[in-house]
Amino acid sequence: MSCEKAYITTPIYYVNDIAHIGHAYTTIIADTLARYSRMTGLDTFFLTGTDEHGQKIEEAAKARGKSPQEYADEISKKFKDLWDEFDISYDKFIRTTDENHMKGVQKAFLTMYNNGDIYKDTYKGHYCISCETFFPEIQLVDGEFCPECGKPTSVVEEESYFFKLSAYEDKLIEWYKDNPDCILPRSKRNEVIRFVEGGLQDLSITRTSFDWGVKLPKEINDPDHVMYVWLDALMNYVTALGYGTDEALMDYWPARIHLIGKDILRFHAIYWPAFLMSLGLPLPKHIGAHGWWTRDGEKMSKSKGNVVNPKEVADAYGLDNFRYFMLREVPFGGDGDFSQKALIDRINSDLGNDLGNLLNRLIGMSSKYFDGNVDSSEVEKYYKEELDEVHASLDKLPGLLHEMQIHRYLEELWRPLTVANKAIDKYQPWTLMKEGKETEAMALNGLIANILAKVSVMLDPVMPHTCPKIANALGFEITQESWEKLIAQKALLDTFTIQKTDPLFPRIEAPLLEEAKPEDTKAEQPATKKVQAPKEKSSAQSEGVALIGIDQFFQTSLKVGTVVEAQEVPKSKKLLLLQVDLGEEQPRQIVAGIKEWYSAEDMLGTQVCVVANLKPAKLMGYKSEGMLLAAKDEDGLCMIRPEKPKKPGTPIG
Ligand code: ME8
Repeated sequence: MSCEKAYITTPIYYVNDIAHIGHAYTTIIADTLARYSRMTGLDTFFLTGTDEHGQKIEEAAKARGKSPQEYADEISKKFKDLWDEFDISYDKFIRTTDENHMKGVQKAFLTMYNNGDIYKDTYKGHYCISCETFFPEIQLVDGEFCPECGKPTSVVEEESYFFKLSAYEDKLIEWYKDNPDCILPRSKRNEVIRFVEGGLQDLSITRTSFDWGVKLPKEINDPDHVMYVWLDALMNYVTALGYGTDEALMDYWPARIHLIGKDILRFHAIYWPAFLMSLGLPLPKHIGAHGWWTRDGEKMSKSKGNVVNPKEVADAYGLDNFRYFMLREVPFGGDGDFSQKALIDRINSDLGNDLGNLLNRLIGMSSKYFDGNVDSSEVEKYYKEELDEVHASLDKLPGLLHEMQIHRYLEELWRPLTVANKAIDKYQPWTLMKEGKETEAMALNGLIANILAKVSVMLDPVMPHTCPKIANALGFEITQESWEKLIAQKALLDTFTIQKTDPLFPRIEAPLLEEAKPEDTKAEQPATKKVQAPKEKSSAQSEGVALIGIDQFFQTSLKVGTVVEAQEVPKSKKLLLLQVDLGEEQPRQIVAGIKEWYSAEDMLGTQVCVVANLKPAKLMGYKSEGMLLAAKDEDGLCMIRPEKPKKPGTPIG
């Protein structure tokens, strides 16, 4: 019996450098989609790999005194090892130096040549080695620099074979228009349409000035030429399935989705479909282009020493937490900023408070009242409304994933957790027990358990190492069958006895990685390094709290302030806009997420404790120049204030 197929790909990464957070991001999105696809019963093939030819790699190898092959072997292995360590569920890791890949590329070249789409001419123009891209003079910055990466371009004049890209203009536009979802997010499709409507030039697809690339097919008999690295690289998506050699896997084609960063959209949304049209192959169903990661608001670069090393972040904060953060933090297609603070907030708040605590509450309640037994049989009778609300949210998830709105998928997936937490507060199992309403209390536990079970199934593709632990506590396993039962059929858990688990998301009180100093960043040093913890394990450590030195503590400037103006932020449920006197020339504007607990009136004239040396941030369009100290538990939030009035600006410490 044949079942629906889903072929999911990442870009193949250049082997000129080691993997950083951007590479990890694309790969983790693809992995999430592949895991989801398998869980929902699709016959899934997930491809990743490395892009190893071209002038950039040749030069990088030379600079290290290695042969290109030796160098490619070394870096390709680093990528593969990292993905293995990250438990990336790829089905194949392709390398463009694989023999079968190169044969497939030659077959493609010959096919395009034989059908008249390739001709020989001379190329004269500018080439950016870093981007492996030709640019016409008018696109250059100051007549010399690459419009993409800003590096100097070199002038190239050489004999070259050209692909008749211009002949595909109309067909490409027709494809974009007939398939509104072919490029996601849709806004990106409009950019591509505008670009193509502006006119396409034929594409130079061979080079003669270096030789680290795939040779032309022997039938063409032109040994001085090697193929343009992008033609070689794009073909990986079909050679991985055996195109041109053993075509056994070609029935996975066309790809369900090519995941890429926005930097390489043009190659995937224009060149690639044109090549496929020329080869008579179907076009991919979707190309998903995500945005760009920066760090603490700045572009990452080796010279700044601020490149985020994904392995270090995952080691310090937990792989699944890192995966959740990346997918939840940024709307797909938008740019994202990595900061330890944002990551810690997500872990403590979304994962710790909303999810981890809920499981703990359930374990606590069911152990206390029912010896750990949970029975779902009366859930529908007492809590149908809540259950319907939960199912309504879960029903939205496949559509959101289909549109690549992964952050909204996670946002929607958190609604059932809110339903659960609210239900506990509203129905109060302890009161139910006091009133002798045991069946209702048991049904309430059943509701919470089922919510946690359903959420853990749908969260599993994002957090595949944590969700099985939640499922284990709830007496089931996450499989295609449990997805079918709990999600597709909306059924409930069988009766089970809850298993206690260690806290899944220990609270993180302070950054676990230290920022690297610029002098540390010579050579290939990572930009972050672990905070040195004392050798002996202290109680703080065993609770997952990093220890810091007193000097690190004093890097935070804490001051007493007086709120001199307070108002609500329009359209925001959470934010107040405060002007806080810190004894400086002007009051500081601080946007505080405290409106659920304090009104503007409550705050006016009161004293607060302020973190005074935070980088300014923008919240709902308002600049915020500090942060208030507050404490929050299940009962809500309260401000931390000086015991007696103190002059504005008085340091705390
Ligand atoms: O372009 N933020 O390889 P590459 C987000 N070999 N994503 C980022 C990123 C950042 N700061 N930096 C890199 C190539 N990426 C070609 C691809 S495919 C046929 C050939 C991610 O090693 C993003 O997915 O330069 C981007 O598209 C990819 O890494 C580029 O990797």
